[in-house]
Amino acid sequence: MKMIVAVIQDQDSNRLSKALVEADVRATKLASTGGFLKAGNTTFLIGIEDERIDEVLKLIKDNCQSRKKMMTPLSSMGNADSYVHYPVEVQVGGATVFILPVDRFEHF
Ligand code: 2BA
Repeated sequence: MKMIVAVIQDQDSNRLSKALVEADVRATKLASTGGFLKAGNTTFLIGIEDERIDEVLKLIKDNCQSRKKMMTPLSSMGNADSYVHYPVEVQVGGATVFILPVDRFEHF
């Protein structure tokens, strides 16, 4: 068994949840925040048998899309009164996925 940890965009969260339920894949959704954009995203924890990993990865891939987001980092031009905002475009991935070994699984 493996634990799939997938960080996805909030906009894709309901679609992915629905696809996982339809495929009879159990998952837990956590509200999370991206360290860079400091915007909300969603983290799925999916405990799954090894032989179903590719199926779950395909569901994630098919239901999560990459998008461009604008962010405005604060830059100082020399002194404290002259902060300027430079909007920059950031490509946020469809999903960032980690696959971890599970030593033991119990369900009571
Ligand atoms: P954020 O940290 O908010 O990052 C959003 C997007 O900003 C990233 O998209 C990437 O395109 C860009 N970005 C992140 N850090 C950057 C940096 N230091 N310099 C320039 N651009 C940067 P993704 O790579 O698709 O990541 C989407 C979200 O997945 C991230 O949101 C974060 O919550 C999570 N994530 C990505 N890589 C991770 C990792 N190695 N460990 C844990 N979480 C990760």
